Amino acid sequence: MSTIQTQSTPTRRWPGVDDVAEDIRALIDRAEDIVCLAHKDADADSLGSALGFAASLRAIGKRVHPVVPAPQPFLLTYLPGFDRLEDAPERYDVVFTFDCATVHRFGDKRFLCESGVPVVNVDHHVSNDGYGTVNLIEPQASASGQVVYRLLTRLGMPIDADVASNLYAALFTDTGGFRHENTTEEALRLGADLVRLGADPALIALKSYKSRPVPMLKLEGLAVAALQTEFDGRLVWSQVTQEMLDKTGASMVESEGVIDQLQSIDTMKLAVLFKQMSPSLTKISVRSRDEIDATALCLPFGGGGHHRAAGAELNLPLEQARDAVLSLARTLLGAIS
Ligand SMILES: [Mn+2]
Repeated sequence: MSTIQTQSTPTRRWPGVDDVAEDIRALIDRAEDIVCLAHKDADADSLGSALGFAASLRAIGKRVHPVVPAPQPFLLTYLPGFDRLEDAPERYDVVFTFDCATVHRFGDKRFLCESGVPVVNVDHHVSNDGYGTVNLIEPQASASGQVVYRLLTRLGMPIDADVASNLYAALFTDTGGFRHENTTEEALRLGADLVRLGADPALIALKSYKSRPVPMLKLEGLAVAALQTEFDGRLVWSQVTQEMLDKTGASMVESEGVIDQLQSIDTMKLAVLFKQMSPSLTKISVRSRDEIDATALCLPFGGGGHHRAAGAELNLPLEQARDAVLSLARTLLGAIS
């Protein structure tokens, strides 16, 4: 774990899609087998981007190998092409990665990025460390799916209903159902374009927000009931323990909606959810509002993300992780009080 220090989000200028498009085109032209890799604990932005790009590559005759690190994100089985996910592709000439700021988040599939073949890193995280051979990072984009759309359009690659549905799911969920601050005019126009190209917005909304298993909602109930507030409600935090999972029969993946509940509180400036992954590993999800930067709480612990949504993994037991993170959270909030 790195030393704790308050730091702000690093800023870096990245080449735009026009600067890298021909490099990417050359890599695609030369390749027969192409891996499309999502990150660990893939959300719909990462997996939708990978499956959407894969579908377009398949349509131009490439052998495509979509891959997601274990465990499989079973809440995303509705994405077109989910059933074509592969575990271990035997040969590949280039690896495309989606929505992932560092190779550490590829879990058991990290070797795919370190096997010597070119890596094309497609992302919108401001904290991306530029691990690709080619980096297409657009921090202003609302979702990685939006970056994929720009790239496909720039390369003149096909966007059929399967591609459009994956990219719509990416955009829709990364904007919180078009509610977060990243819901820009361009995002809304892209949503309309993707619907025109065949995405079904009602179906994707149903699958994204209205298809939760009963244990998932019960877990959310327990975690919401356990929430704590400090600084007159400006700091909100809660936790999901292994005991809560046992009690409800839910898995840790099903805690993904809890942070959204915490950040719905009116007074909230900083919301933190602690997830007890094992006796020695704790994950945090962080959301922020107004002058607080969510990454300021995550970068010191080796994590990252966006201004409004970030996370980190701490090799510490729950209680120690809580002490360390809340101590920094109090410092951040103390500075604005
Ligand atoms: Mn994203």
